Amino acid sequence: MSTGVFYVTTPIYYVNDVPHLGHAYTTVAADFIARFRRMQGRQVWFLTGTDEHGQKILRTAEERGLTPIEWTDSIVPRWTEVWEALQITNDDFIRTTEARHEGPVARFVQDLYDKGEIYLGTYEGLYCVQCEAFYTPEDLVDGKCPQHGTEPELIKEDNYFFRLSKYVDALIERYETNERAIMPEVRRNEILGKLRQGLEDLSISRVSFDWGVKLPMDPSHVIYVWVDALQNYTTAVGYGSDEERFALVWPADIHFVGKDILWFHSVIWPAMLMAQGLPLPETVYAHGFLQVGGEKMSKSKATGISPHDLMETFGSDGYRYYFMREISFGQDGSFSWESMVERYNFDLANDLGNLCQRVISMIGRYLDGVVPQVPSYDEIRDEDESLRAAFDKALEQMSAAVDDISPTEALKACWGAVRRANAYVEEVAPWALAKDPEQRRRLEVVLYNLAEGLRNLALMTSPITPRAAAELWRRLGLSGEVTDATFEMMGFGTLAPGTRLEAGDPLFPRIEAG
Ligand code: ME8
Repeated sequence: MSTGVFYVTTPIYYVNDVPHLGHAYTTVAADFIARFRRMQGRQVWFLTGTDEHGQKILRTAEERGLTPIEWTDSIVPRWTEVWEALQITNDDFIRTTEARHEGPVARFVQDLYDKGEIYLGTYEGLYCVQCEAFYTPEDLVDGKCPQHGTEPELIKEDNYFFRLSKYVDALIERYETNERAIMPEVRRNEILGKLRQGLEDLSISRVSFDWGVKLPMDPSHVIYVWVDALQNYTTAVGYGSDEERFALVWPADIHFVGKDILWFHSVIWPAMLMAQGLPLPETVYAHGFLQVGGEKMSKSKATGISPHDLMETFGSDGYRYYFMREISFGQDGSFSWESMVERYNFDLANDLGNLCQRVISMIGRYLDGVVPQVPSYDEIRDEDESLRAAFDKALEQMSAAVDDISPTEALKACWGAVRRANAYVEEVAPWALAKDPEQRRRLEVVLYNLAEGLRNLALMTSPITPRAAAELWRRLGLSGEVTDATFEMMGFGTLAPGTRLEAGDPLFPRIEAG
């Protein structure tokens, strides 16, 4: 991991339509990691955005009788608004139609041409507009695009080519020797397998339409949309406009992508960077597909579901938690309403929500809602010690899981602490202590520990369920925002005696099935 700015990205999504659960899946994962790193005290830069050039967007606009920019201007707010609703904390949002992107992209390609990395040739072959990708006949399944099941178009054009084939050995070497360069491992092996079959040069311009960045050396061509889009990761942090900033932020620590676009990110993109002598991203992480009925969820197959539809019932927290916890990150997974209700009710409404409700209401009932004196060293018993240790351990495990880019494991570790705190309540039975005046101080000690447990949980859960964490923080009478806090504030003994807690409605109201 680099030590400077932690730079994390999502793909920039095609704006031929509104976002569906698949897009939100990648963005939530990136947001979880970004928030977690911020809580670790890291300086983070989190980028997302939209991919607006190319034939696919052009056709979408034409179908609606609009110019491409009219169309993209009208649809981009639908994307930003979903990210807001999902509590996504991106620091920047790049659109490939912005001047800060288009200028540097044109210069980058011109520069490669000047260096002899790009030459003019003729392309004859197959192209899938949905993927915006070239295919060989061997790539196809029954003559159709393996991603979309549609027939690719035959094109024959004079195109400029990038000398991609030159980089095959350097790429193989990188992926053989660097386990973190592509994650998870199964994807690294897939890419290595394909690279060992060799690489052909890549057509990087198109002449049959003009919706894109024009090639400076030959403005009758527009730059191939992927060569344009991939550069968002560098142009957004100052490449070609603010070199100081670029040097500070680049390279990216993690490019999050779905496995459908790993080839572009792990072969074409690094080769382009190598050709320019620029550092390569630390990790490209390719996760699996969200599926509906055993197939990849997608707009083109009309299986795309809007995140808003689920947030109405589960809220943004329930939404974020479910996808990160239920589908083992890295693998394909199916989504179902039933499993979502179940996960929400068990983990959020019962385990976490009830714990918060119970602890705050017991402090209300037994201690007039006020945090008691901090327990002294000799007031701490074994069970208290093991509660504290469980939080230390959970944070340690969460951090290790985040280093492994495994949100699912991080959440399992976090809920280990939630369960330990619930078990502690049962063990120490504050309601029994409350009946015995001689146990008054013991009652205070256990409720202090539980209040501290909640404070720790607010910190630990804020990367995944930020709304509830913020509300819990407020109910615990803590100042500032939990998102401005760091894990340095974990531990037991800092909650100030005399702080007044506030009771409230359940943080996660139960959802009735059906
Ligand atoms: O490919 N399950 O954009 P795109 C999980 N513009 N993730 C899914 C998914 C699913 N069913 N469907 C989509 C593009 N995704 C290019 C990217 S980057 C320089 C250019 C997510 O709108 C996943 O991250 O087709 C996938 O890689 C991405 O959306 C594709 O988004």
